[in-house]
Amino acid sequence: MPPKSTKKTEARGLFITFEGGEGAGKSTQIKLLQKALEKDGFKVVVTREPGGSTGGEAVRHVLLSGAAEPFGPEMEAILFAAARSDHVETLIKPALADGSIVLCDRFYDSTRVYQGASGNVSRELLSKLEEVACEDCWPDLTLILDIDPKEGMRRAVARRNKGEPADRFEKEALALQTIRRNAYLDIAEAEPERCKIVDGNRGEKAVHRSIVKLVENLLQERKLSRAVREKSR
Ligand code: T5A
Repeated sequence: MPPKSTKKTEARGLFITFEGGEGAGKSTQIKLLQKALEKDGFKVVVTREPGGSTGGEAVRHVLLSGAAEPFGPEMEAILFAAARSDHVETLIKPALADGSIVLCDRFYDSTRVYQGASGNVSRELLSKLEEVACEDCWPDLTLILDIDPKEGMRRAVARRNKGEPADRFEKEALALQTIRRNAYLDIAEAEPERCKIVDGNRGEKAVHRSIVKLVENLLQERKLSRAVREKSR
């Protein structure tokens, strides 16, 4: 893990995280939003968790292979936080300082949901890990793609049938996916300023239109120079 700088980072860009259960459509929507923002002249950095940085990607392999599973959800939460710390320090903060819009596929809400709500890791430990991993780098907007867990699993299975193997978390039961969906909805209720729920059950274009509106609102709120134009209409 790199040493933490003591200086507060002046974030000039925007930090947007995407959350949701398996197959919710996060990667698909990130690509569409990236395209729309870049067409409007914004600098965009797309990244993901676990991973996104050299250290983060090394830990991703350990986590998604299931190698850490026998050590329990607390150990996994600590590993996700270690990966996040490296990711924040080496990729997200520099990109924000450079004025970029950072689109991140999963962030600490995933740990709250997967290791917290469905793994029973305590809120106290998770809060401490968030403080250590994120320091002063918190998302400006979190888009929660809400999807019926059955539909999410159907999409994940369809993708797997095209040859991609299931990872450690995709193998888990539908009941767990339902617990996680409810946990995401609870987070959105507790933090309505930061978190916006987007109905992910609809087609890609309809979901994209909703996301563009939310991002456009945020850009206007922050008085960023250029409005995002909705390109998919
Ligand atoms: N994790 C992660 C933790 O437990 N704790 C943590 O702190 C963190 C950060 C990461 C795993 O790690 C866990 C959670 C995860 O289980 P991953 O491989 O990065 O795993 O995968 P996920 O983030 O889960 O992402 P997925 O790849 O499962 O789903 P996406 O990105 O939400 O969905 P996407 O866009 O790839 O779409 C899935 C399929 O559906 C289709 C796509 O074409 C694709 O085939 N699709 C649609 N179909 C119909 N209608 C739409 N609107 C569609 N949108 C996409």
